[in-house]
Amino acid sequence: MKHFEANFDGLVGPTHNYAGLSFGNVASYSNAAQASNPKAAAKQGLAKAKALADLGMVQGVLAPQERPDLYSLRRMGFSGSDAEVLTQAAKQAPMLLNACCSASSMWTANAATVSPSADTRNGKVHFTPANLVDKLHRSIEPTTTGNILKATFSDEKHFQHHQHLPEHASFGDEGAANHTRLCSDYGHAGVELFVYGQQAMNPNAPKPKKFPARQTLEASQAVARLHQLDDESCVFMQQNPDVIDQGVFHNDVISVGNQNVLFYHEQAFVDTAAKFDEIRRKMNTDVHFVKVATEQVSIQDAVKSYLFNTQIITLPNGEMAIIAPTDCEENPAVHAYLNELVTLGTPIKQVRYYDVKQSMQNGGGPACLRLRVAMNEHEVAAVNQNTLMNDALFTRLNTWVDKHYRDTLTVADLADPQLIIESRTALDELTQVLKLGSVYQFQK
Ligand code: SUG
Repeated sequence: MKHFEANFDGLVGPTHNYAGLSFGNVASYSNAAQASNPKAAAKQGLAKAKALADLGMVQGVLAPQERPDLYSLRRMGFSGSDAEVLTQAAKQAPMLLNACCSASSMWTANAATVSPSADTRNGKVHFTPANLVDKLHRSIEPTTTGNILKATFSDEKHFQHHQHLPEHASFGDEGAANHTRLCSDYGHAGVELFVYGQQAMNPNAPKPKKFPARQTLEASQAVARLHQLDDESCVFMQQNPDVIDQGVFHNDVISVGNQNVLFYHEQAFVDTAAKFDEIRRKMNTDVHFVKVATEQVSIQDAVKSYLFNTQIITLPNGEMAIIAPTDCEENPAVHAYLNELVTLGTPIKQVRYYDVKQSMQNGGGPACLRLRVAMNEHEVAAVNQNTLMNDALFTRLNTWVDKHYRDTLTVADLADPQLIIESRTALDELTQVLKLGSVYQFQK
């Protein structure tokens, strides 16, 4: 049987904007209040997804969320017609309006944690949407994320969906951004590497001093239990709190894995040597730990260029390629490192650069934009086929973006009631294109 690692990229929603909502995420903070280009953002994402499909990868798309989120604004006490809710919020609490307008669901690495059927006791692919409780604008995503995942992976014979974890800081969960699966082959049982930022229930354990640690050990352990993973197929590692304080707000900003390769910065983890020994023992096969030293690439350059927010993919010919943002090409130290990396004799043989700057300016690189789902051929056949990227879908989605998306959006524009109509019209049409049924509240 054939096995694949599919990537499901988040479509950028029509309200993509820079409101500086993510404390601890350097790019989000430093680009706050700039004008965004939602149309360009969506097209950059589509071009990257299509490029991977053209390389022979299984590539899908996940629908964005409905924004402005008027349901959340009503829960916060704003009332009247939809337009009145928006106007009141803009006047009385603009930060709440901004939180309810973020297009942050585009970063589908944070949509959920996924465990492939080869790892789980009941032989199904398991999904747990991330609760994203650390950030208000993201904490309103998980219910709709669950709906979209169920509409995309609907076949209960193959796919099992869990509710997101309890909405409390003890269970802070950011999904696959802090989860990597190592394996010899996608179809063989692997080791799932859960990286957490802090232990919520152990006040003496190390944690960052300046910026939040968004993922807790307790959340990672709960996801492993839900997904029916054996102890022998899990490793829980702590992220170095000092790098969180330098802007590494998720593990996928400092390390990335694929099959038997773990590409990481030497400062990424706590207790690295012992944990790598545990990985070696549990993997029972050779693992390539590809270490980047601080003198090769500083933490600052890693955060700026997103060297580790790259995708490492296995091409159909078996070679591995790194899918990097053009920001890596523009950073001299990182570019020099990547040029050298492909000559070092590791499984990584090529680097390809894509422009995803609209997303990067909010702290989301190529790896943030995708959710990985390793599947066998029967499982791939059971996915909603209308969500899989091909020439026709690419053309259709570009036309859809041209029709509905704006070229510029400022934070002040978020108060425009016309944006509600534009966004709902676009999403309603999208659910028909992707044949998702009614996944949004306004459709119910
Ligand atoms: O959660 N940015 C996202 C970026 C997520 C990146 N994901 C991964 N590393 N996997 C975040 O911080 C910014 C939104 C704003 O400022 O408007 C934002 O939410």
